[in-house]
Amino acid sequence: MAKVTVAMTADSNFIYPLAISIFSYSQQAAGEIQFEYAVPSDWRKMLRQKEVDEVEKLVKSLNWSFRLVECPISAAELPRTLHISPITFVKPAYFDIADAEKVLFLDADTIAVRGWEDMIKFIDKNAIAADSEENMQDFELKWGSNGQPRGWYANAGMLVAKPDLWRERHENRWRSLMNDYRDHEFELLEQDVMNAALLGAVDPLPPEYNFRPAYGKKVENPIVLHYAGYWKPWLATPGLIRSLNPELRVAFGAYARVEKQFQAFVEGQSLSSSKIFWKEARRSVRGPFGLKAQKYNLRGLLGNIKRIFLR
Ligand SMILES: [Mn+2]
Repeated sequence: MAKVTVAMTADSNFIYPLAISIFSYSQQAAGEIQFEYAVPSDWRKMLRQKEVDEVEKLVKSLNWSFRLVECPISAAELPRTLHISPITFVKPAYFDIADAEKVLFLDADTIAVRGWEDMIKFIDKNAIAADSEENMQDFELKWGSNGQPRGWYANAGMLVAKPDLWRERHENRWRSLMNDYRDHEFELLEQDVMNAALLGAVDPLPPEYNFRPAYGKKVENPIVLHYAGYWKPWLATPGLIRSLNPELRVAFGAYARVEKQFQAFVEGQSLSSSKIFWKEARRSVRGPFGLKAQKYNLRGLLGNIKRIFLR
């Protein structure tokens, strides 16, 4: 198989889950991977040089190539929401400049549990391939054309893209939508903007490549677990885990196993100088009292309550 280009992004808050995610993908990959760390032009506002260096070291120690890609978008101008980092807006900006014929863009709140590289074959006539999202009728009604069948809204967590087609068909539109983000009442960051630009012109990606255990379609034998939604396994507290639905509890267990393997890898020869860095990165999210997790989960709860009342 030809070299596969994989782009991901993360700010300081997401460095630890990014590492876990990269590590999981490396454990389930057989071929050559070109890894691209996609960041805004002014990334130093949300990410430290040291953190980028450590991700580069990790990627290279997994025998992948590494490139930092500064994308034409400014972090300082991005709209903020309650719980998601605005750094994810680099996704469409990355497609504006990516030079490979086909690329993958993977969320950092995902892990691979089986071989995933053949995901690239699902791009066909459109600029983007993605799994569809259920229960987005309001958005689809507002943006879709008359008579367009429902179910075209895509989840942006696991994407295959043809950057040249993207540039040709969607670049101008997503930029203008982005400029009026608040006026359009978008909520889900780049995912809403990209859907309003694509309007359903998306090739289907089998749901196995983007199983979201917190909600949505059931998948028998998933390839990628996507911790979409408020509950993130790296911020889990024991109390929270007890309250999870069965699918999520299984998925959180899978995450904990990857974390263990990652820890063992960091303890090993190739990454011994980074041991302390990754230990600290873990502590900053797991924390001795899980304070950060408690605060995060409280915010998530408030967000959910707000959502229910806004319906
Ligand atoms: Mn996600």
